[in-house]
Amino acid sequence: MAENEILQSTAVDVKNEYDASEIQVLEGLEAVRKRPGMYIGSTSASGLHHLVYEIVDNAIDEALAGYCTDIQILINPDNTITVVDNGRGIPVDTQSQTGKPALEVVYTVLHAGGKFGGGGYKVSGGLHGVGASVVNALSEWLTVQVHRDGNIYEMRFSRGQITQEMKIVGATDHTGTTVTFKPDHEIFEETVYNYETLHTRMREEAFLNAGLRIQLVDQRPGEEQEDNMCYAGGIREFVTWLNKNKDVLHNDVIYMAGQKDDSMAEIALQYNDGYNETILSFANNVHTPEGGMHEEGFKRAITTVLNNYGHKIKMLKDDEKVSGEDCREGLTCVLSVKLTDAQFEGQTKAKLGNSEIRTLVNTIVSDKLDTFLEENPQVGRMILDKALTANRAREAAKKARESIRRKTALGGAAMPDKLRDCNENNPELTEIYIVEGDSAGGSATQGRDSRFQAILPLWGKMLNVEKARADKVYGNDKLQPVITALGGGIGEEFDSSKLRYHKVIIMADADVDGSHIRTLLLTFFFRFMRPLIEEGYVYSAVPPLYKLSRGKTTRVAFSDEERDCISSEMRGDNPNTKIDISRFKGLGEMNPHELWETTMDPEKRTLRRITLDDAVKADETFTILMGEKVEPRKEFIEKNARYAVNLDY
Ligand code: 1YM
Repeated sequence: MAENEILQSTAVDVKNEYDASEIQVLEGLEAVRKRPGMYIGSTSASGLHHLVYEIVDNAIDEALAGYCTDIQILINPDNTITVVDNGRGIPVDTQSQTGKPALEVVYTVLHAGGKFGGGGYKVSGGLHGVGASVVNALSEWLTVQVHRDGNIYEMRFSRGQITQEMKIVGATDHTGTTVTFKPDHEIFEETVYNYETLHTRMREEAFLNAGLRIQLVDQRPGEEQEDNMCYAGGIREFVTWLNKNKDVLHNDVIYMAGQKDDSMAEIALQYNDGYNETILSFANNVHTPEGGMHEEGFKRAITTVLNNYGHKIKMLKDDEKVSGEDCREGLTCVLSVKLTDAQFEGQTKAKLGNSEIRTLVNTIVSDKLDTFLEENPQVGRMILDKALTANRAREAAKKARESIRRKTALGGAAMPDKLRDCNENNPELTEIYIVEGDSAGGSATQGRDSRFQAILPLWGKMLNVEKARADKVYGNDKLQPVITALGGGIGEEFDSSKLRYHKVIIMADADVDGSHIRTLLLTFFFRFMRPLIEEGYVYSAVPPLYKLSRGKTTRVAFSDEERDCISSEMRGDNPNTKIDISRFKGLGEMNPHELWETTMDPEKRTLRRITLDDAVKADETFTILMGEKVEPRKEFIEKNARYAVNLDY
């Protein structure tokens, strides 16, 4: 689309070069300000952080070209961002077509891609090279300094317009580029940067660009923190890091790489003793969460190699086979491909479409993994053994699932005994409250609007799915009522179009036990009904913490701040009035009317939608909270203790 903008604007009847480029600049940057979403995805927090990635991408391109070794990202005390690199510095010489310094052109002209015809791998990632002018257009102000040829060149802008032409502001003994910008509050709904969001992305970049040093520093008062990231081992270390809280089956990460024509691929993998599959794939350093040809090639190859190997060493009998899923149980893999003309497809442009990459990855994995297994038979047997166990468990799970299905189908409305269903049948209009404990369940049942609200109480000790295999989960008596009531099925068969409710609301106490049950349920949804979370059906109810009364008036507060605020409001001008403040100990303690008024009435309640902004982060959190290792869990809880009530993903 950026290409069209430029083509259209250069098609204007041109009298002289200078006018033409002026028109182009104004039209281009104005287009960005008018429809920012088209260039950075959104104007919410995600778009805000995107600005940083765009500038950093230019520095990373310079590193890929072999000229930059260090990148620094600073969140300044005033929440502006500075990015520094030690590359060659953006060229400052006059460009012949425009008669302007290249630096100015980079920051004011919306490029169609590549840098002045650039080349190599950088062309098609995201907006590579295009990013600088987009960030400039969306910044209240932006300053760029270039250290080059012994001089410091500086140029300033506001909302894309030049406020200071390029000039020399000092002398220097090194080279590099420094950019500082303030995101425009007229454009962005959110202008406060989140350290963790930037940290996750920068760590990913550091893993993908072996040896590149990336330093992230938060200088905001009270939030000071920093991380210095440099991974000589690249994606091998990425895999080690992803598996850090898991017990691994073999110590060494398996690494494979290869290239053909202009494309290259590298793959790192390691098995752990868990049951989940984590494949992170990238094309030109851009994350492809929807997968694509590179993942397909990988999956096919690993299944074929393991089956062949299994027959060869006679762990698999003649007609015995392990499935692709069996081969990927407990697998952690990072897959990174580089290619010149990446085609991104799918709903969110997050899927790689180039079919030649499937062949390349398939060939590399077929050759190299086979050799590895030949040379490391002990590891080979262990992986195959794991796949075989997975295969048996999957068979058992299938039987359990079929029995659930049979029961539901035969019994018609074979709903769980404990479910208090609603009258409405249209799932778009209905909601189910999953409530902890019988007494809270009782209050909720009495307090609800039974036309569209269903209640399912859970009681007793819930199964921790992180420590159980699929067959155990399907047959579990605490989870089965949830599966049956939701109606969408489970595992590979999950189908959100069959859901019986479009709002699944977890209502648990605002204390440690409540937090625990919420996490157990979310872990279950995350591992076995992931689309339920991804498609936004899961919510957490937000019950109040305090009840304040003065005479006959009562009000509730959801936080300490709100409590103080309401209490002073209720007191009014009368400092001696006594306000009674009590803490709700649990949902069960509220009477049905209170529960409806504060937590269930759609007109007044607060619901928090559970999102999966970052599946890697969520996976890590669930592993830590629910997995086998105690030490990381202790650490996590100590670090996050103050958020315990608001554990949110
Ligand atoms: C903090 C952001 O933008 N660094 C950066 C950008 C460029 C170069 C070096 C560079 C590229 C080339 C030659 C080239 C860019 N140059 C251009 C353009 N850091 C940051 N560091 N010399 C220097 O690609 O040939 C665009 S970006 F177009 F002017 F060459």
